[in-house]
Amino acid sequence: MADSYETQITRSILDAYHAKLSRSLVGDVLEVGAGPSGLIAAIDLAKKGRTVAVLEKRLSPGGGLWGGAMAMNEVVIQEEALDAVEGIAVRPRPTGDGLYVIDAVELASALCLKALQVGVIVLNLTMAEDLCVHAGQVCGVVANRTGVGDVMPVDPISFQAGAVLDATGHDAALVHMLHRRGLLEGFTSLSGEGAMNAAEGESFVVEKVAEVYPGLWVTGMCVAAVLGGPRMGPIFGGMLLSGKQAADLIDLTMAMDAAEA
Ligand code: 48F
Repeated sequence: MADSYETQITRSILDAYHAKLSRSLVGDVLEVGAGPSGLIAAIDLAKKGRTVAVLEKRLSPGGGLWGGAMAMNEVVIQEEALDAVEGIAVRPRPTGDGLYVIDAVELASALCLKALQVGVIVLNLTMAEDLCVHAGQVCGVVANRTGVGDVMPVDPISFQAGAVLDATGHDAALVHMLHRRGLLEGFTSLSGEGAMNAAEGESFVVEKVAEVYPGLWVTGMCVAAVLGGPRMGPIFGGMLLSGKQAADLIDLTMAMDAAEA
């Protein structure tokens, strides 16, 4: 029987999606969380020639960007972060004192579009539920369809990568997975964020980007949640700079590891 028009539509989706899923199974960097820090890190890593896939549990990538602050959808960044949006199709408007606003929908959309255009694979509705750890090294992520694995007893699939980036924001989801298993030496408890201090919080999430366990990096609000930095409230430049810092450090570490091998 020949494919009906409806079957052709369905087959187009299946073939394209499964080809994309297959390409994402093994790569240089696997990120979990498509908020501002994760998206910028993915864009920069892809621009450096790394293969990158991003798993996002929600329907819409963009994380905390869409709502601005108290659902007022404007995002503030500081002058130092303007370079981070260079080449991203957004229009920052100065408001004085070195601050700029960008329409939140414009920034979230532009980051998503740029990520796809530079070759990042984004899998939304895909929730990380565990990590692969081989010989003391994080080497992948275990994931399930959002609303399936967390609700029904259905087994997940796994993704393999040279480096894994926890960009899950306040949740610090991947770090907590390791911590629950007692694998994070030196972390008797995860500190959680401190009280609000916008300037210090912004610096903290950039300066403290780190590989917290071999193969597992943290960026964005996850840095503050894991290492106890102050919360910074509705200013997003630090998230973008933290993502850039993570991309630089991961790329450098991978290059050094490859040179040693
Ligand atoms: O929360 P989020 O935007 O993290 P971020 O990049 O930026 C933080 C700011 O939005 C804001 C702030 C700035 O002042 O404080 O909060 O650090 O994005 C995190 C993303 O991770 C997804 C979540 O849905 C969100 O889009 N996420 C969280 N847990 C998982 C996950 C998981 N287990 N699997 C997949 N995605």
